[in-house]
Parts: sequence; C-alpha cells; structure tokens
Amino acid sequence: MSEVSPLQKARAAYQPKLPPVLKKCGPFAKAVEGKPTQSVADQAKIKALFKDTYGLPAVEFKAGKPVPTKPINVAVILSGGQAPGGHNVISGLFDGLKALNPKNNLFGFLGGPSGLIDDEFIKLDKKIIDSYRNTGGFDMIRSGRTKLETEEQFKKVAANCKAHKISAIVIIGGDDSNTNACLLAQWMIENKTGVQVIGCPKTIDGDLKNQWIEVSFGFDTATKVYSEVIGNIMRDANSARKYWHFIKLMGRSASHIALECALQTQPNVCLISEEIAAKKTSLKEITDALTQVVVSRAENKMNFGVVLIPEGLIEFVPEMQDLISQLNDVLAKNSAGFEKQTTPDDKAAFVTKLLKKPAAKLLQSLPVFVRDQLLGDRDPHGNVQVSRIETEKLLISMVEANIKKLNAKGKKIKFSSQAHFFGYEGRCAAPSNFDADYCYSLGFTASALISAGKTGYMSSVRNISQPADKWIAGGIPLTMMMNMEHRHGKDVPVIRKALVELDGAPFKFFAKNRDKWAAGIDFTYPGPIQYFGPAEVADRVTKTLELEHK
Ligand code: FBP
Repeated sequence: MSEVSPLQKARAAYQPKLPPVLKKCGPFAKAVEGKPTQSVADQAKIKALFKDTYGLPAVEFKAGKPVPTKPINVAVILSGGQAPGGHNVISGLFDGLKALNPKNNLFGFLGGPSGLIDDEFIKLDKKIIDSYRNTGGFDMIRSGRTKLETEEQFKKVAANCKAHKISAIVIIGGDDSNTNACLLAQWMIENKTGVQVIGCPKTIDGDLKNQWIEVSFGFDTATKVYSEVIGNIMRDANSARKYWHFIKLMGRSASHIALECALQTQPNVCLISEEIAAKKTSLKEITDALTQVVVSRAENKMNFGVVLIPEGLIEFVPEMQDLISQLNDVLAKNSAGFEKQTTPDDKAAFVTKLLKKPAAKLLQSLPVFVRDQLLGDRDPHGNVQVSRIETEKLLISMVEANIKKLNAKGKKIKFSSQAHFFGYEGRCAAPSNFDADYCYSLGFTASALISAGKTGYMSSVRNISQPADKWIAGGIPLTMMMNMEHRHGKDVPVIRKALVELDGAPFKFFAKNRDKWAAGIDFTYPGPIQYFGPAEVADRVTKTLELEHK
C-alpha cells in the first residue's frame, strides 16, 4: 500500500452529508410512489421493448421505521470513464446495506461490466471501504467499457448471481451503461431471476441529466480542477502577456464542461459545439471569428488570451461532420485497399479519390497532422476516433495562417500560442465536498431502493443546488429517460443525452457576457478545490447548477 498523504488522512475522517430523510431513517425510509411515468419520447416503442419496467412510478423517500430485513448479497460495478466520487457511491451503498442488516454482503466486480460477465470480484469489507472513503479514482474495483447488452452476457451475469446468491446489481455509469442497466433489469424480470438492477448517474461530461437527475456525479469536481488550472494559465497569460493559450477540455460530445469552466473563469473565447451546430458555423467562420478577437486585442496591445474548446467540437462543425461520416463509410467499405497503403500520404491519396468533391477538398486543406489523425486508428465500430483529433492545434494553425495573410498585407500582429488538453487530469481528483456528499447519498439511496424491492430504477438525489439538509432522495424509472435513436444502422432504445441548451440559463448568461470577456481581462481565478473552511468556499456548487436552479 502506498503512503497516505496528510490530506487523504484528513479526508478519510470526513463524514459525507445525507438528505435529511436518510439521515433520520437510514435506508428504512419509506419509498412513496408517485404517478406512472412516460419515456421522454417514442412512448409506444419503448413500452413495447420494456414490458415490465415501462411506466413505473417515480419514488420519493419519506420517513419510515426500521423493520427486520433478511440478509442479501449485492453486486456493484463502476462502468465507463472515471469520475470523482465513485468510491463514495460504493461506501454509501455499503453503509446503507450494513445498516439494513449487518449480515448483508457487497461484492465489487472488477474492471466494469466484464467483471460481472467473467465472474471476477472481491468481497468489500469495512477495511477496504474505509481506505477509499472520499478518495478520487475508481481503483478500488476499477472500471471498463465492455458493453453489457447481449443475451449471452445477460445469461452469464444471471448464472454468476445465482452462484453467489446475489439478488441486486448496482451499475454506476453514464447514459450508455444505464441504458444497458435498463435492458438487464427487463431481462432479469422476464427470466424470473429475482435479481434487481439499480443505476447511479456518473460522468464528468454532465450529459446525463434531466428534471430528476440534476447533474451526474464527477462534473462538479472535474470542472473545478480544470477551472483552477485555466485560472492559473490566465494569470500566467496576463503576467507574461505574450501567449495565446488554446485549451481543449474533455467532454466527448456535449459542451457542458467547457461552458461551466467559462462561467467559472471568464475566458476571452469559449466555443460551444451545440451553438456551432445550431448556427451551422463553418470551420472558416470559426477561425475568422477567432482571428478577429486576436486582431482586436492586438490593436489594444493585448497579444495574449485564453480560448476554451470543447473536445467534441469537430463533430458539430457541419462540413467536418460530413467529412467524418464519409470517411467512416469509405473506410468501412474499402478497408482492405486502405490497409495496403503504406505511407500516410498514400493513405490520404487513396481515401481522397473515394470522397465526394467538397469533402475531398476539405481533407486536402487540413493540416497534415489533422489529416493523419482522421485517418489513424479506428474505434471498435470502425469509426474515426474523433476525440483524438487535436482541435486546439488545428485552430491555432488556422488562426496562424489568417494572421500571416494579414501581416503580408502590412499588419503587424504578434501571435504566439500554447496548446493544452485537460481531461484525464480531472477525472480522478479527490471529490469536492459536493461530490463526496452527492455520491455517498446516491449510493445510500441505492441501498434504500434495493430494500424497497425496486428494479429498473436510477438512484436520484434532487434539490442539490441547495444545502444537503434540503436534498430529496428517491428513484426514477430508467425507462423514463429513454427515447429511440438510430445507432450503427439500427433503431435502438437509449437514455437521451443532454446537450447544452441554447435557451438554458447557463448558456444565456455566457452569451450575454462573452463580448466583454473577449475584449478585456475579466479573468477569474477560482483557485484550488477547498475541502475545509466556510461553506461558501468549500461547499459551493457549479455555476451551471446555480443558474439552472435559480
Ligand atoms: P464516460 O461518459 O464514460 O463517463 O466518459 C467520459 C469521458 O471522460 C469523456 O469525457 C472522454 O471523451 C472519454 O471519457 C475518454 O475515454 P477514455 O477514458 O476511454 O479515453
């Protein structure tokens, strides 16, 4: 075991806060059912696919009395990308189960869904749980991206549950993992296994949210970590006054992380993919607008600045979206011929001939490193790995080219740049007080949902822009968040991804202020996450949550 840092020691003693009803009644709170629910769209199709889990009522926990419960065995997995607070979901679940009955057991299946399929697990005891309380990372039981969705996999999971007398599975994951949790819950009912399935909302991307799930866990801590470092870079930029920093921020598709960091730090530019898609802004228009900011600032002797770029941007730019979709198609149909090409130039020439004219022209116009990234390794579905494209460097090189042209016409604009990508730096940070409390509450709520006999539900803790003594614990049917989407050639039921809403309060606040931020040095330096101290410093929530629930 590695040495424990003084902060980790102090954090181990932190007792996360719970919603009042769970604080008072523990997992014996009573599950009060509301009205039957509907899926967010495609009701008839979702209902037909989820015969037993469709239309279930949402649940809210109210005061209840302890009752004796039989001992049970429960499985837990962490699924998908890391997010701060995962260990606290597990410790909340563990404490809830032990409060129900000290003989209850919690098995942590290793490496995500594959552990559940391949029957690899550890029994989680107090010693293990105590050593991971309030820590970041998923290293207690690790995570993985295996998709748990086939009949064969479900049968293996059911067999493993039977072998270990497991009667409930808790899946801690994002939209895809919880979609699969919903499929698994339905399958377990249809096959009369008696195994309950409960989901917990995880992802730093913040795109698993709706009226009931106000935020996915990890978003708070990750955006605070990125905002701290962005603030540090802003101070550096404002001190040296010689660099433009182009910072790409994680968030596979939605721009919630970039928007939140912009709200926290007030950069000169922050691109929002959803706005770019809505306005059908071209790459040239994006670059011209960026160049305009650089030029205006240069005219005011400010040859420095900070630009935030969401990771998923490239897929939202219409002509790039078209190029990527043509590339996916062409490479799938001509993979043998493509693999025979030895040099990057030969590969590009081979593909270019097969693309439609505008896409071919665009590919040829891109910097060689971006062209090669687009033609590099495919994902397991054979698609271009968009998240590997260095958009921050692409934009720098396009702005550079614009400035060069302007300088050739007599302007004298200085443009020196630095490129950054912040993503992995934030995913395993020690959870903020908010995430420590929220995650522990989500895990504890999951134990209460299990005790209430629920399946096909997601643990829900609401009213979280308020202090924890006003939080509401409950559960919502997974089917309620679903719609049908066309993926990899077929229509499938999925939990709807929440993108940035352009008529939402966070974006509106940003849009109102961005011109002022572009012109000046209104930078805000949020500083590091504080774990101890006054609530307005240590317990503050994200600006997104604050604005959405004002
Ligand atoms: P989840 O949605 O599974 O939580 O993962 C989100 C994320 O962190 C994205 O922001 C990022 O694009 C991706 O994971 C990176 O994935 P990987 O860890 O496989 O490199």
